[in-house]
Formats: sequence, structure tokens, C-alpha cells
Amino acid sequence: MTDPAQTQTTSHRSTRKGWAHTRNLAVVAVFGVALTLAACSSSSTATAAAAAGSSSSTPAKAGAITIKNFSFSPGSITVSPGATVTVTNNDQVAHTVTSSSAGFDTGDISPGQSKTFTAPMKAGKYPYICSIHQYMTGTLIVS
Ligand SMILES: [Cu+2]
Repeated sequence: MTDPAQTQTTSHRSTRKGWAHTRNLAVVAVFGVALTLAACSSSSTATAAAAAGSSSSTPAKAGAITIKNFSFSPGSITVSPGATVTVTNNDQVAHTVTSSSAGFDTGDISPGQSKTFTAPMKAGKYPYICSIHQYMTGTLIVS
């Protein structure tokens, strides 16, 4: 197997390209810090909301649900139609994210593992449970 990193160091052109790429990353990082500082100093949630809204042209808004202490977090999550939702189980026992009405089900998620499911295409409010511990409830909102 050829290591791409090694291949780069043997070619001047590739090395220069790699350096330029690293420099671009640094510029992005600095810009990111500046943005963060600006957001903090103004302490305006409106600014953050506007920034988030400007990225609405991106594909389906994905979601992430975490399970800890027999509880879904966040208890209610909003995603785009057809979005991929990742569920991470941070408990010591298996859990599921199951919605019989919406037709999504992760199946058993072992402790420390993650699984994904696809959100319904139809906008709506979909309650789900853990099929193993049916008192565990959460809500997936598609909008
Ligand atoms: Cu469970």
C-alpha cells in the first residue's frame, strides 16, 4: 500500500500544494476564532440565529440524539425531512429509538455504540420510545 503522505513528500509540486492547503486551513481557523469572538462580545443570540439561518441552503438538517441515564437528550429534536439522525447510547445497557407510527427504528444500540435512522419525509411531530424501556420517550419533529 502506498502512503499518500509519503507520496507527497517525494514530489515538490505535491509538497507545495500540501503546504498551501495547510495555510488555507490556518486562515479558516483564524477566521473562525474571530467570528466566535465577535459573537461573544456582542452576546447577541440574534446574530447567531441569523448565521444559522444563512446556511439553510445546505442539505437536510441532520440530528443527533444521545441516550444517558435512561433518557433521550434532547427530549425533542427538530430535523429536515429525510435527515439522517444519529443516536448514541452512553448507557451501560442497550436502548432503541423506535416509532411505530413514523416507521423508524434503530434496533438495539449496544452500550457505547451509535446507530442512525432516516427521518420521515413528511413534516410532523413523531413521538418515539425505547422499545426495551417503554417509559423512555422523546419527540422527533420534522419541519
Ligand atoms: Cu432503553
